Amino acid sequence: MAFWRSKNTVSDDSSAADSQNTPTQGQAPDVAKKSGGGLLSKMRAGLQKTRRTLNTDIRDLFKSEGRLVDDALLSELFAKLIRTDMGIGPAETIRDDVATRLRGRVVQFDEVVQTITDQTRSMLQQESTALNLADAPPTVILVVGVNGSGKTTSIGKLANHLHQSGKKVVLGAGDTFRAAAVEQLTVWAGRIGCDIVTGKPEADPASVAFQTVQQAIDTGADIAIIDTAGRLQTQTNLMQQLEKIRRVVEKKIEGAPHEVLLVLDSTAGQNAISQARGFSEAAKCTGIILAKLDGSAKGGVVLPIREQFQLPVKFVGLGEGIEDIAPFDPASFATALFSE
Ligand SMILES: Nc1nc2c(ncn2[C@@H]2O[C@H](COP(=O)(O)OP(=O)(O)OP(=O)(O)O)[C@@H](O)[C@H]2O)c(=O)[nH]1
Ligand SMILES: [Mg+2]
Repeated sequence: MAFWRSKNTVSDDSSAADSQNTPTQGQAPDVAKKSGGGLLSKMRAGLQKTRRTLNTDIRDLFKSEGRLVDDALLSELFAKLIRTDMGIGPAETIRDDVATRLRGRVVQFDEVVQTITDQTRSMLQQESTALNLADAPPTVILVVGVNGSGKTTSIGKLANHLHQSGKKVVLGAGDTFRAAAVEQLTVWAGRIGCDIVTGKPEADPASVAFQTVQQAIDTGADIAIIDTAGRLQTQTNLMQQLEKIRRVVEKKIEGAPHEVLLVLDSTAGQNAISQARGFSEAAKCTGIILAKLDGSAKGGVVLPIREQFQLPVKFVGLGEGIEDIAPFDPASFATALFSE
């Protein structure tokens, strides 16, 4: 995966989707490709539950000799698509596309799945999955979301991902409410071998954020990633706390935070969408990490997220292991969602 853009952005190169195992000679370390399976196979493993449900469901609609694409098939197909939590709008779009292309023909399962995959890929297209990087390091990334959505784990995996790409990362344990939260992030820092800034228990998260940015500057780090406590978008005081963190960081570095990543739990399905709605405005989010796709048969939820929000999905969480994160790539995602 050509993970780094030349100018101020971090990107995956989706064209490299499943061919990222061969480090390229002469590349800077930060574009060297990691070993350990391609993006597509990672996505496929992570999306197994959704894919199995969908494929079994859709396959059940077809006999071995194929089936006529008529109103009956189209409405059965619609019902199956809805089960992945993709929502009515996207399911209608996919169904209508199948109707336009295939109505009146007797088709095999594979042909329908190919049509659905193509349509899904085009619905998932977004301008860029790249991380916004600062003009001059350090880049500051703030990670927010509701309780238990996967923030700290995603930070650990993302930090490792960046570290593996040759970037110097500093973590900030901005969830000072629970000692366990600090310990959890400290364990990740130890595994990765990166610096971490922690405050005293119940310290002001904004002061931890400040110190994290300071440490990043002092040590010449490329990226500071700041964890925050889980909160609901309706908890005004806690949302103001995020605002304070933002102000403190911005004072230190103009233009920071460069990313405010909202972590959504994909097992929450449609609930994840209402969280995205509340958070995206209140916390001025710039991108989404869609976590726990591996534990979910609701991977289709990414479609309404793309449909309803301007926010790009930047990464997907595909498990609890250190490598279980991948830059979001519409083509690999659509293929992993539908194709066996
Ligand atoms: N299967 C799976 N589990 C995940 C993933 N990401 C996080 N988890 C698990 O989800 C649970 C919550 O993750 P955390 O990272 O602690 O979530 P958090 O948002 O930091 O939680 P709070 O700090 O309590 O708000 C943990 O058991 C994680 O191991 C993922 O991509 N896949
Ligand atoms: Mg946490």
